[in-house]
Amino acid sequence: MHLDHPETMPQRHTHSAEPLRADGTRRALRVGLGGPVGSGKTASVAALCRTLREGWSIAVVTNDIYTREDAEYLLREAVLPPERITAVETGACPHTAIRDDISANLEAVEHLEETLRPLDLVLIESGGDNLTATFSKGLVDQQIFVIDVSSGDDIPRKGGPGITTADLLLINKTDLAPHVGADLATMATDAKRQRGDLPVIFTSLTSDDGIRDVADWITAHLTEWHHKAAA
Ligand SMILES: Nc1nc2c(ncn2[C@@H]2O[C@H](COP(=O)(O)OP(=O)(O)OP(=O)(O)O)[C@@H](O)[C@H]2O)c(=O)[nH]1
Ligand SMILES: [Mg+2]
Repeated sequence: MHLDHPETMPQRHTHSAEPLRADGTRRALRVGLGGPVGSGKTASVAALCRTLREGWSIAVVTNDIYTREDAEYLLREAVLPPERITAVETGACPHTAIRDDISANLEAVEHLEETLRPLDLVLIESGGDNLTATFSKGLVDQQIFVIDVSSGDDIPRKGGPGITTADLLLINKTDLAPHVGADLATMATDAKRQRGDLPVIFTSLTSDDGIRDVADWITAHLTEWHHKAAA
């Protein structure tokens, strides 16, 4: 069941939707993190929680095909209190659950919003997929596509909807570039060619505060979200 129908389910239509619900309360900004297997999505979610949790009320939904592995990692690392971390077992190709039948993810987000309200931010991590995976705009307000330098510096050139249209492209594991012969300048040029003015951030999550620029990008969207709700 696809629930992205504003006329029948206005509270569930997030594409260009307002931050306020019908009852006048503000819903959380939903940010999706997608991208290939092992690119650093969970590491990014963990770092974002650690950086943003003091200032904002956050919850996380993870997607895995057959396990709850990513949620268990985040719980073990105690990046947020346990009630703020939920796992969705997709049982199918991860993109299905974030793009085609988003109902399990929507239910997870809505349950978190219901029990932890008011929430400022929900981070939704997709299971690792391929370059075609994107989130439905009925599920997230902003999407981040995470790739990494060790999978080949030609990845930005290969394009695909995640690379060309995501609201933010994150190119992770820059610390590995010298070891795998990846040319970061070429990756930056190719990403610019694919994305025009859409932002690209290079990260190394092994360095202290390596997530800072991404956290600032989310903070800017959260601030705008709050202003819109207050207007
Ligand atoms: N060297 C290096 N390793 C990293 C970096 N970011 C993540 N890793 C490591 O890369 C591996 C995969 O990271 P994850 O965050 O689990 O990747 P993921 O995209 O969530 O993976 P799936 O959910 O399985 O698709 C882990 O061993 C991380 O510690 C980085 O910036 N540099
Ligand atoms: Mg993961």
